[in-house]
Amino acid sequence: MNLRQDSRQPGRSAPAPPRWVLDLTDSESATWRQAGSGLWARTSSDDHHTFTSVICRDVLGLEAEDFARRTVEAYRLLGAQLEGRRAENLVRVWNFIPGILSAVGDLPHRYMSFNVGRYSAYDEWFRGHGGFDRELATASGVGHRGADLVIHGLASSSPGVPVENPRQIPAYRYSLRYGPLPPCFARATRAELASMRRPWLLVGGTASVRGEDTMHAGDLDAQCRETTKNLASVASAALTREGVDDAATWESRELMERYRHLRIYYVLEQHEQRLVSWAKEHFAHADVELVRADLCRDGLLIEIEGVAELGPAFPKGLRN
Ligand code: 3EB
Repeated sequence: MNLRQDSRQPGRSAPAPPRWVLDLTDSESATWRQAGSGLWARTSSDDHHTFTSVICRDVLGLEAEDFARRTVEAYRLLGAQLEGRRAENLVRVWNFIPGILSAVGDLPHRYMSFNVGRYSAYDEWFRGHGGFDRELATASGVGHRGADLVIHGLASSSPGVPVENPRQIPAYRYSLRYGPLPPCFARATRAELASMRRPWLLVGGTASVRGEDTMHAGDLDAQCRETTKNLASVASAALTREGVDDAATWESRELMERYRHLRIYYVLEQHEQRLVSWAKEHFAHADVELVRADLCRDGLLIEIEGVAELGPAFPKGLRN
């Protein structure tokens, strides 16, 4: 296993997107451009991929409505960055949300205000063509200790296909428990990425959530097991759609071996070493990154995202 630990002390900036996505385009050499008051974007693209980052500065002091409005603006800007490019189909989003669990106005968590903005922006985006079940990109959503809202998006020249997890309610159909408007993301996106062997399953942030309920609040080991089941389940759902008949009967271990990249966001500093040992035991075949971050629900201790290889045959060399 190739392990990367983001052991910076809790800093004031959002985590970087994972290396595999930065490597797809020359994103770090692109320049930041101002697109409005406190609003910045940086975009790099080639014929096959576009990677865009949007920053909305200093949003921590905003009330719930204003925070939601800024989120809409950030998503509009993200959409505008893709327009007219050859690679304009959004397949993967990362949301780094400041003060994610702080109360704001009548809402117990700023995450809910973010969800109002994100849902409204997608609603506007989809109007008249398609919908949440056909076009929504997968995402991760975690907190950070700075003051800026930071959103990254990856787009591809061919449209992605959303994949849901049968163990979980689609996030965009969650009840009012998670805010006046639900979170808005697909559990995974099947995507063709020109520079990687195709096709791939981009799996968004996956946590110890069944249906829409948080499972095993505060219990790290049980959350690791539940999250692994969800990662295996969404990979199985994708393989079934690919026409791989025996996908459903594969064991979790075989499904997990399809994952090439995994990133584990964890809340508590003191869990780092236990997670390193757990990852070494279970994800020996993958690049694994550990990143400290606050998460979007009280009680959640980890959220794991990844990239899994699809294709009809089991990858050679992995089965003994
Ligand atoms: C959940 O509902 C909680 O808000 O973008 C995973 C992936 C989660 C993405 C987001 C939240 C988000 O499964 C965690």
